Parts: sequence; structure tokens; C-alpha cells
Amino acid sequence: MNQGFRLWPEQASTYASQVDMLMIFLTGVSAAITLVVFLAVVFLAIRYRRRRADERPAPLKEPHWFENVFAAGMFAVFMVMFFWGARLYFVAYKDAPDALDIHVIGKQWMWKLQHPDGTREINELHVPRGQRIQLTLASQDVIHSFFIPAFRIKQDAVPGRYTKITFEPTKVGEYHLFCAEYCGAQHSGMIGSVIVMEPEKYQEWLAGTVPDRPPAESGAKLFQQYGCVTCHGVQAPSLAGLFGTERDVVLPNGRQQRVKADEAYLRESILDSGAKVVPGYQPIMPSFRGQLSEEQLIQLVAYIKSLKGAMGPGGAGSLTGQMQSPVPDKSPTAPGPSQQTPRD
Ligand code: HEC
Ligand SMILES: [Cu+2]
Repeated sequence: MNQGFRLWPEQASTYASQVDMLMIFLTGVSAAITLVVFLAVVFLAIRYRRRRADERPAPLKEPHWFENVFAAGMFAVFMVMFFWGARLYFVAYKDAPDALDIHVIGKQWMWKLQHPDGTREINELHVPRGQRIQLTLASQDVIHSFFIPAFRIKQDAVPGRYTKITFEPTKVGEYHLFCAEYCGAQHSGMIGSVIVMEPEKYQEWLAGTVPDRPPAESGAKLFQQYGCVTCHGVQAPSLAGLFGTERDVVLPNGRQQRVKADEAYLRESILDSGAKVVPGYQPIMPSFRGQLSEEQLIQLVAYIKSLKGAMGPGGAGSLTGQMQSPVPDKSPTAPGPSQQTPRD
């Protein structure tokens, strides 16, 4: 960016201007208070300086009303900061079910991204302008942090769990993508770019890539391959319609707990199947810890998410039949200029 000196990174998302307003407010309040304190120090030092060697200060009566008003005023200002900040936090971190879902995996030292139709990218993210986008982040090794200054979003990718953040790009262009958490020798090289395109251009771009299988479809394959299908729907609970519901589970200490069947729950059920057992079932499910990569876990979770509605009793066969691919298949022979095949 060779546009001379600028105070802020470019504002390229709906979030950016909102964050900047808060930032201006915080800086303004800090500057104003610094000024008041500084002037008071100078004024009082001059006004009440010691004039003679034997001078003693006169006993004084403190004006309590002043202290109280000052404390209450500061409290009010801090509460404004708190509620304003909290409101902005929820804008970026609230679950956005109808956003465009993009999966991000951080690993030393690259970002691997996947679009809902299966298109993969490395260190590059193409997104349509004016659409809400939700990133689901995972890490394959250490903590990374996905940072797009122009969008004012930053979210850690933490090993062993999923994190999410949403944004809505407003300006076509190419923006920096950084890893903002020191993650090893080549941390500084873990950079890339985000390319915001008009929605039609984005569709064109998607059509020009050779998508990998959509995550949910790869997940369906894994579901067969790892033998999940031999139990689920037979002597294990059906997973259709499970996602997003609330359910009771039994903890190892025998207590019951109500949990939400979200991505984190599905992940835990697969990796640590004994941690929360469905009532009425034996804890016979083996742990798949160490057998599935982050990528495969995301695919399995995506597959389970795609299983809508309840199925008939013992309908193991219909599990795979219910798969719906969000995007129609594209010809694998289409030219793919931006397509990349990730290698670990
Ligand atoms: C040996 C049989 C068996 C296999 C194989 C198996 N499971 Fe399970 N699974 C179970 C049983 C039984 C339960 C219910 C008891 C429990 O929660 O542990 C369960 C529970 C679950 C749950 C929580 C369900 C709920 O309703 O809350 C998920 C998610 C799940 N399994 C996913 C998988 C996936 C994905 C695989 C393949 C990688 C798999 N399972 C392989 C037997 C199995
Ligand atoms: Cu990193």
C-alpha cells in the first residue's frame, strides 16, 4: 500500500467503521483525562508551591461532593465503554446461521481455507462483497491468529477446539491477511491476502476453480470408512437432526447435564466419546483421538450437520441418502487457475 501516511488501515467491512468509532472514543477520553491530570499537576504545583522554608500547609476540609461526582462520572464513562465494546463484540462473534460458511485451518506456517462447495485455497481467501461470512477456525498444531486489519477482525485458531468469527466485506479489493500469534520460526511468513469481489465475479471465480469434494460429502465418505455407519442408526443413536438441538447427556460421574449439540459437542463426541454419553446407550463408541486430522473432523462435523430431520427407526441406510450437497457438482475438467491442492 503506497498511499502515504495513514492513521488507520483501510475500512473494508461493516465492522471496521464501528470499531474505529469506539477506538476514537477511547482515545479521545484517554487524551482528555490525560490533559486534565497534566494541567492539574502543573497548576497545583505552581499554586501551592512552598514559598518559605518554615511554611506548613494549613489544615483543610476536603470537598467530598467533588470526589463523589468525579467517581460517578468516571464510572458512567467506563460503563459506556463497556456496553459499547460488548455490543461490538456480539456483532462479530454471534453465530450467523445464514452466513457463507468458510473453514479455516491454521498450521505451521500457512492458512488452509475451504469454501462450502469444496474449493480450497492456501493463504488466499476470495469472498463476495456485501455478504455475511462466517469463518470456523481450527488449528492443526499451535495457536495461530487470523487477522485481517482492513476488516478489523482477529480470531485465534486454537488446537483442540473450534472458534468462529463473522464479517461482511464492503469494498472490492485485496487486503492483508496475517497470523497475529507468534507460532514458531516462520510465523512472520504466515501471511496472505483476502480478495473481495463483486458477488457475480465471486461466482465466476468459483465456477473457474476445480472444487474438491464439499466438506459434508468428504465427511459422508469418512463416516463409511471409519465404520461410524456400522453403529449409528443401529445400536447407536441416529445422528440425523441432532445438530443444533439440546440434549441430555450422562457425565462420567453419573450426573446428567443438558448440552447444546453444536460443533464443539460433535467434535468431543468423536474424540472423547466417554466424556458425554447419550442416556440409554452403552459407552461402546471407541475414541477416534489421533486417528482423524483436523480436516477430517471438520468434514465429519459438516456431514453430521447436513443430516437434517429425524429418520425412521434403525434407518442406518438413509443416513447417506439424506446428504444434500449445497452446490451442484461441477465438471472436474473445468480450467482451474486458482485451484491449489494442499499438501501437508
Ligand atoms: C462401536 C459403535 C460406534 C462406532 C464405530 C461409532 N459410534 Fe458414535 N456412538 C456410539 C454410541 C453407542 C453412542 C451413544 C453413547 C455415547 O454418547 O457414547 C455414540 C455417540 C455418538 C455421538 C453423539 C450422539 C448424540 O446423539 O449426542 C456422535 C456425534 C457420534 N457418536 C459420532 C460418531 C462418528 C463420527 C463415528 C465415526 C468416526 C462414530 N460415532 C463411531 C457408537 C459408535
Ligand atoms: Cu501462525
